This record gives sequence, structure tokens and C-alpha cells, in this order.
Amino acid sequence: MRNEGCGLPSLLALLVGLPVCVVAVLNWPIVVAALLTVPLVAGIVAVCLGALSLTWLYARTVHAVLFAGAHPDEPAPGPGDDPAHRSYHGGPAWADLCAVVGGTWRSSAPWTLLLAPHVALYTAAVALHQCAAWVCVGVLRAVDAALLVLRRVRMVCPHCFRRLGYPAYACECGRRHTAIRPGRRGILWRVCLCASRMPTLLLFGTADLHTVCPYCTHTLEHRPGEAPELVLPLFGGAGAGKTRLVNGLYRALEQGAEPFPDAYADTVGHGARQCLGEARAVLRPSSRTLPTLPGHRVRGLTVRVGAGGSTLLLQLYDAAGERFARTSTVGELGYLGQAATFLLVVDPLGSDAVWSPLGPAEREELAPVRSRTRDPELAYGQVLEEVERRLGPAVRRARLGVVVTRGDLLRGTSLAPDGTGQEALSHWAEHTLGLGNLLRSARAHFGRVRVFHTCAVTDPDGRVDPSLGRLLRWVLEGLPSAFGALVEEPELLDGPG
Ligand SMILES: Nc1nc2c(ncn2[C@@H]2O[C@H](COP(=O)(O)OP(=O)(O)OP(=O)(O)O)[C@@H](O)[C@H]2O)c(=O)[nH]1
Ligand SMILES: [Mg+2]
Ligand SMILES: [Zn+2]
Ligand SMILES: [Zn+2]
Repeated sequence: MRNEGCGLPSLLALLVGLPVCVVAVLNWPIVVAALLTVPLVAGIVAVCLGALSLTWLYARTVHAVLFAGAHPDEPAPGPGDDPAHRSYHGGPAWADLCAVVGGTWRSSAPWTLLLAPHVALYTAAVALHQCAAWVCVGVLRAVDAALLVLRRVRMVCPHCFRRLGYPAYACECGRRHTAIRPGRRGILWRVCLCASRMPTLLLFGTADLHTVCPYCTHTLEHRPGEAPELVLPLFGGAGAGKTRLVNGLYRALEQGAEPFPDAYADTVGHGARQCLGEARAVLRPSSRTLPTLPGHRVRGLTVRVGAGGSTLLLQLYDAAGERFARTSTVGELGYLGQAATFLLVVDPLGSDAVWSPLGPAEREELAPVRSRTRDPELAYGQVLEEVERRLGPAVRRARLGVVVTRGDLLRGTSLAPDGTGQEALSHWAEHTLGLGNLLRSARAHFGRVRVFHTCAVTDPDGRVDPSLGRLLRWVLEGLPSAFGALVEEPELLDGPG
């Protein structure tokens, strides 16, 4: 009991005395410093361990999201979207960032706030990546657009006649990509939902893909975008000679290309092959072309012409003459709004001034090739109205070729023009064919008007008539001279129109 009574005071004496002795015997500031250092070091160690474990948690989340498949699912393309996966810059980069922040918060809230520098660094990296990717997108699109302008490429669908900003492309799996150019679904290429890779620009070879019209979804076999397109509408009354002339123009190009090893004139697509494939036979003197059916859908007949390393896509439009007689049917011919050169085809035999002086025998012989319409002004008036409606003031920059056909039938007669010069032809058209009013109106509305007299009949050797070459040279004016050279005939060149 006594021993226990002495214990407490001696313990108190030890507790108070020992520090006093230590402070007295030793240097007290050192002791105080040592005493303070312990919790400080412990605190620092604790903070470091905490930061390390937070960083480890953060790194684990980043790894899981970026590399271990814990990233958010890609949203399925919406109804108006292309069926392609998004590129990393096109959404997933930001989605991953959000997933990392969310994942870290879930595992270590509220300590995640301490990871602000990590998140800031990650955000900066994502922002930098986005900037670089979108700058690439912009530059590539600008270069592609500039090349199209420089190469004077305008794309027109020969089926629905609409101008294409850019073609659409169908993947092997059948999915249609209407906005293939660089964007959020790819920079140099995109990946279709079927996992096929597709280039994103004509520059990178989209023309090798199955090309379709983004509006009417028709297949475009002529590889639009690779070469300038020349839209050439022919119009005129029923039986004026449009179909035979179209065949003649194609054959003249094909024949013109024969002497040049690198030149060619090929039909593109089923429609063109069907209408122009028999051009040789159609142009024989004994052959008669069949009337084009008014109910037939009009399609551009595409001819790919190559010469001197350049390519041209010539789109010839040949509608039935009946279509040009009424405003409602002319209004359907949307291609009239895409052209800058027009050919009005006129049958000279249709004119009473030419027909009346003929004897009964001649009339009987020529009656089968006389067109069914007498007045070319009807078609001219309807088309002019439509072209003005569609082109507006640009009509003043358009060209009109007035092509009088059946040169072979009038040749050598008193009804033939006095030469192939423009002055002689204009005078003949005005005074013999009675086209004075029409030509005056044409000159008042169109930028340039020129009269041609053609013969869409081959000679006994199967050669096309030089008159077709003269018409083609005018049509091809402004394009690389190699195209004009295909139908060159220097000694027959006329003066300027
Ligand atoms: N001899 C000769 N006959 C021609 C010439 N051009 C057209 N023809 C004939 O004139 C007739 C009508 O020619 P098409 O080319 O079918 O006339 P179109 O303007 O296409 O007629 P539609 O399709 O009915 O609007 C056919 O018998 C042709 O063979 C030509 O330059 N010389
Ligand atoms: Mg026809
Ligand atoms: Zn189309
Ligand atoms: Zn696909």
C-alpha cells in the first residue's frame, strides 16, 4: 500500500523532471526543432503517399479508359449521319476525358480536387490534339476545294441534273457515305461501320470507290471530280436532227482521237453506250435515226475525252423534240440550268422558204427526213425562257450555237449557203431559212451566237463530215487546246464568231 502511495508522485516527477533535465542539460531549441520535425516529416510523408496513391488511381483510370476498353461507347450514327466510325478527334477524345475525370472522382472523391494539375495537363493535351486534327481537316478540305476550282471541275449528275458539291460513295457493304470529306469521321481515311477503310478525298482516291449521286442515289460511272465536265444540251423541234447530231459529235471525237496514241473518246455508262455505241452505223447515209421517245427519261450521255494528258467529261443531253414545245416539259429539263453552251438544232427542210421551191420529186424523196415541226422559234422561245429563269443574268455569258442540219441534202443545190464562213452562214440563216428574228433575239440574250451547217452523215470511207469538227472546235473553246486538236482542220478554220 505504501509503495503504491509513492508511485504516482514519482511518475509525475519523472514526467516533468525528465524534460526539464533534457532541456536544461541539452540545447533546448534543437529539442524543440526535433519535436516539431517529427510531425512535419510525418505529414510530408503522408501527403506524398496520398498524392502517389491518388496519381496511381488516376493513372489506373486513364489506362482503363484509353487502353483497357473502359471508354464510353460510341453513339450510333443518327438518321442524317454517315455510317462511319468517329475519328478520335471527332468526339471520343472529349468523351474519354470526361470518363477519366468521372472515374477518378468515383474512386477518390473529394480528393480528386487534388488531381487538378493532372486533369489540366490531360485537358491541354486533348485540346492540342483537337486543334492539330481540325487544322488538318481544314487545310485538306481547302486544298481539295482549291484544286477543284483550279482544274475547273464542276460536277453535275446526268440523272437528276443537280450540281454536286461533292459526290457520295457507297462502301462494299452497300452503306452510302454522303459526306466523305475530312471531318469528325476521318482525316485521311474513314472507317465504315463494316470496318472497311475509305479514302476521304478525291486527292486520296475516292474516285476509285463506287460513286453515287447524293441526291438521286444513281451510280455515277464517270468518276466525277477527276476532270472538268462540259454540259452540252441540244434542243430543237421534233425531227430536227438532234440524235443524229449527237452521234456525229461523238464519232467525230472518236475518229479525231485515232491518230493520237494517248487520245481517246469513250462512252461512259450504260445509257451512253446504248445511245452512242452504234454511232458508226447510225451515221451511214442509208441509216435513219428513230425519233426519241418523249416519255423517256432524259439522261446525260457521258463521253470521256482524253487528249494531251487532259481529260474532259462531255455530257450530251438529247431530249425528244416534243419536250421543247411546252413550258411544263421544258421545266423538267434541269440540265438547262447547268450549261453555258447550248445547241439549237434546226432542220432547214422544215422552213417553207426552203421546202416550197423544191420540185415534187425532190419533195417526195426528202419528205421522210423532213422534221415534224415547222417553226424552230417555238423550241427556242421555250428554252430561252427556261434558261433565263434558271441562269438569270448569266445568260449573257452563255453561248448559243444554231446548228442547221442535213448539210449533205442541201450540198450542191441552190439552197445551200455560199460558204462555211460565219458571215455567209448568218446571212443564209437569216435570208434563206427565215431565222432573222430568232438570231436577233439570240444575239440580244446570249453572250455569243454562232451559226453552223452540219452534215451528220459519213462519207463512203466512213469519215465524218468536217462540219462536225468545226462545231466541236467551237464547243471545246476555252478548254486545253489538245481537245480542239482532235478535230483540227486548219485550212477550214472560220473567222471569229
Ligand atoms: N441526210 C441527213 N439526214 C439527217 C441529218 N440529220 C438528221 N437527219 C435525219 O432526220 C431525221 C430526224 O433526225 P433525228 O436525229 O432523229 O431528229 P431528232 O431531233 O432527234 O428528233 P426527235 O428525237 O424526234 O426529237 C432522221 O431520219 C435522220 O436520219 C443529216 O445531217 N443528214
Ligand atoms: Mg432524237
Ligand atoms: Zn442525281
Ligand atoms: Zn461498309
